[in-house]
Amino acid sequence: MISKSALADLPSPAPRSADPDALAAEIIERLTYSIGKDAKVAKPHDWLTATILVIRDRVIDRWMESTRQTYDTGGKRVYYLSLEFLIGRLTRDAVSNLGMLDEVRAALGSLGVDFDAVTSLEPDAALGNGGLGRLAACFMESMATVDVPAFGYGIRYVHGLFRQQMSDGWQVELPETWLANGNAWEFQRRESAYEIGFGGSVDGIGANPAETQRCVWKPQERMVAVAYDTPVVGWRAKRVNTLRLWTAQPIDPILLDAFNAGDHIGALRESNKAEALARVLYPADQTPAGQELRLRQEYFFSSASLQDILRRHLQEYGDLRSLPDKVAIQLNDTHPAISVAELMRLLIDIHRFGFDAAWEITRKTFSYTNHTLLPEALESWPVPLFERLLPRHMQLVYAINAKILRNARLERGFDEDQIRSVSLIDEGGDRRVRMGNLAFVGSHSINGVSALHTDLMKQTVFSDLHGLYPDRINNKTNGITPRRWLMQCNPGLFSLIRDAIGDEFMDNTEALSALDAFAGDSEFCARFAAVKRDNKVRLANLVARRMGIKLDPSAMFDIQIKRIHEYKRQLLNIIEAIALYDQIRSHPERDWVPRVKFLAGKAAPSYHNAKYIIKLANDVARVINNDPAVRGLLKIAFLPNYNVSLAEIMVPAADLSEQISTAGMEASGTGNMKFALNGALTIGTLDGANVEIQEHVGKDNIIIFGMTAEEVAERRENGHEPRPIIEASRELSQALTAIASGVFSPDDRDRYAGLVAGLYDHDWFMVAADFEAYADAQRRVDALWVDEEAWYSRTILNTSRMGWFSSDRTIRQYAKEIWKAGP
Ligand code: 26V
Repeated sequence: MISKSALADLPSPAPRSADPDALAAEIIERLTYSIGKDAKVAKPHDWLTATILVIRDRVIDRWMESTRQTYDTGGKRVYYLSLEFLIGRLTRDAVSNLGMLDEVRAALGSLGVDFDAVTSLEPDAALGNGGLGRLAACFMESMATVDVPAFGYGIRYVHGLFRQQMSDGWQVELPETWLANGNAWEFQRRESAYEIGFGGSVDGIGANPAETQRCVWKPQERMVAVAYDTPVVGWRAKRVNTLRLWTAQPIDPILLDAFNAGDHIGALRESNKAEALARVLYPADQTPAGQELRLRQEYFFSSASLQDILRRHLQEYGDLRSLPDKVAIQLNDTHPAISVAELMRLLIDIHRFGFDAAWEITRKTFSYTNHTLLPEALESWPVPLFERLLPRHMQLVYAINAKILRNARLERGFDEDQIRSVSLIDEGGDRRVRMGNLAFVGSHSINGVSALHTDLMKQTVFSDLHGLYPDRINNKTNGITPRRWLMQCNPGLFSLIRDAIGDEFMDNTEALSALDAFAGDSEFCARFAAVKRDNKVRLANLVARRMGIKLDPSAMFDIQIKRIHEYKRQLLNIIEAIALYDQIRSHPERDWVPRVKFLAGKAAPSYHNAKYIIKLANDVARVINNDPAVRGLLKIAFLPNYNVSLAEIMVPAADLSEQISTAGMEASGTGNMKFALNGALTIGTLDGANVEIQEHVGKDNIIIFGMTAEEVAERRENGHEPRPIIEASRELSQALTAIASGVFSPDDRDRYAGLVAGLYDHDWFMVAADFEAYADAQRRVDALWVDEEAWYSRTILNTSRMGWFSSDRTIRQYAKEIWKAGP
């Protein structure tokens, strides 16, 4: 150890230079001395690692300064707890936010290495399923950008979301191994390690009544959570925050007694058990896996994060009573909701707070974001499982519940139905702990992610809890980071905008509105169109290379990319493509607008219908793409292995963005924002954030169709009968008959019998009910496309008016209205 006085005299490292020559020299030095490779034999991955190490040094300077600054000013810290961070690649983002793109490119160039080729070797960090995880990644970048001191906490999964391969049109899942070549961005923090327990028994302690609430939990199983830190650079490197991901390790790496007794396999069992916990990300979004390992993951990362937060707070302030003044913890959905009970446990059992004082601190510290209303996605755990794994937390959940229900009955006069609905325990059928209700009562703020979703939250899942706590629910409409989703993914559009309106939009996305003035400028429209065309050529080349399908970049690029889910209605899109195919063949004399329909997305491995939808897309693509009667007017491409990096290529290339979920079911959507920002028109329902996108871009610049959320609810209530609707539409019934009779699956004619029967039988997602409206809307899109200049003028107005959807705006709202943190 070094004495405090000596510390003051320690030399500081020389600040790192951003000069290309200095960068090049350092890259060579790292290659030689950190990686141990001669430049002459270095592999592309070695260059990537050396480059990251050199960039990382530049980040570290800012990182330490940010940490020091928060410490010195005693500012409030935000902790974003999320089981998912869907980051994608980090290197280009970091270099760009440091403002060093040109320098690093030049440095590598002088060494004969291509920056784009090297950075594209970086694997995507795919530690998330979809929207919720990507939002967490955008928020991390925006928190650093708007100068909110923040930590993201999650799990360092060894295997992120599976790699999707197509085998004869079927999805096949392969393990994803993003750490195979190491990860030069992260720092292991062996000193930040915490013990995590499971199971065992609970003893009450304290003879005097005031202390009866304190208990000692003796877990039967124990492991250690070890931290890995990744720096997150904000725009212009104003601040660098930390993403801290936990990995699980055994307390004793090897049980020596067992080993010495000759049980070599048994000696390793504990170690395997611990390491299994952080091994894989659950790949089923919107459907609870309901498995013990998932609950273990949730508790493991919640407990590690809270222990870390409390340790840091005590170290700085010495007293946990001030926790809510210095700490805001955001629960990203219910996945970390067990944190409510864990903080209570730590405060009561370890730090000797009384129940009521602990509850006050807990509620003031937590806030919770809900990301879905789908009933099957609302997490709940069977009481017996919960009790076995977390016996002390079970007691605390009962105690919290008693307090809440007492208040609801006595002070608010709730009747038994209302009591049943606000209870933390679902007593209908097998008893279950409701994580949404736990997160709600343990938080001072509960937010939805779009205006519509927040309204529906109040009316549906949380209506009685909203009645009990009417001030808690609020809205924070999602956003996207304009750095990754405009500046980096669309450099052509970025420079075009910069030439036209200057630099202000780079720091204030809403300044994009200056582009409004250019919507009527035909020369600008032509330049905008040229940028779009370049992006389409790039995508067409990728499709040709990867799939051998030849595409015409002058066709309309119509894109639907997102998780495959019935409520997102990829099926509606495919059925409409079949109807169009039929029309093109029946009316060859008409002037059809050439279109390419792109689809991409992963299905949860156990989601039967979603997997059939993928297969159907591929079957239909094969038939249509190879039918000479179509004369290339319609093509379909299902791109395998959709991920963040693929989105970065597809989004800038879209003319038309498909956002066609059943109204009331998509909480917000964020892909919708990415497309509109990059100059695509949206065809969409009045769902999620589409409603607000329409308000911003204007009714003339978006194509809205279909039932509203209210109409969907009403129709379901009155018993929706799809059959007469299908029979009344010649186009729809022909398309469904074609699918059901095996036109697209001659090798297995009954393959889609089930999928089609679902539409005739219940049509829960209103595919049949919305079909006519959708097909009409598509023909309106065709009509708009024909007037090229008017089309581009509309797309320019989309880009111009999407600035509000920056995640910087969202984060500022969270900071001001929920966290009371930041500048
Ligand atoms: C639930 C579960 C259940 C247990 C198994 C693993 C798992 C993983 C994820 C989820 C919830 C997913 C909820 C979600 O991703 N919601 C999406 O959130 C986006 C950001 O707010 C929003 O834009 C999308 O509309 C919404 O579907």
